[in-house]
Amino acid sequence: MRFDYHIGLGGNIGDPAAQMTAALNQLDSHESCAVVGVSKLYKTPPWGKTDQPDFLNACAHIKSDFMPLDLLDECQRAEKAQNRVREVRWGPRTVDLDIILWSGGAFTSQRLDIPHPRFKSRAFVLLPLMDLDPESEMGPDRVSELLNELDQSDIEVLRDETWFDQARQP
Ligand code: A4P
Ligand code: MG
Repeated sequence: MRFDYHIGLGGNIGDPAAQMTAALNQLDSHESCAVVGVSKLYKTPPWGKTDQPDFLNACAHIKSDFMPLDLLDECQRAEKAQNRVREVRWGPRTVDLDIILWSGGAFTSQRLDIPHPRFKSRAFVLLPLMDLDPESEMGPDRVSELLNELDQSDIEVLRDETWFDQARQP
């Protein structure tokens, strides 16, 4: 398939691991979209709006023929299927799918910016991203160098990279 995408997943209500699994299975069910790798699963303290439950976070490597806006549509469809309701910015959510990087370089439109505008300041994105080794799409900024600048002290590994394989739909 033509493009590599790295997607960030996060959630902090319901059963976030199950909701992430279902969202990834939904993306993977498309003929033109395949989940080829996932990071470890992390428990992370809430960022931005701190009076909410801890998050689970992970990243996934997807190969796809979808152009970025089509993949965004599919991601938003998968969020909706997990009963995602948009109320408060940075507020609690069942599952959030952000497109962090793609192999096509920079992409800018009204609905979508890639690279994701805030990912370089977020350990909850960079730490799982590093498990997937996306250096080729990163340009000169190395994930590990960005991570050195950030506080990771309260982030815990909950599961190793097999968490998705165990629940993957054939
Ligand atoms: N959009 C633009 N660029 C992108 C992109 N690269 N990927 C637009 C996905 N969407 C993108 O997002 C708002 C709009 O951004 C979308 O409609 C899309 O057109 P949203 O998911 O509806 O709202 P949001 O997620 O609340 O806002 P935002 O600003 O994307 O928040 P973030 O950056 O996703 O942060 N703390 C921890 N520990 N872990 C987390 O996962 N997540 C957030 C939300 C806050 N704190 C967190 C976590
Ligand atoms: Mg989002």
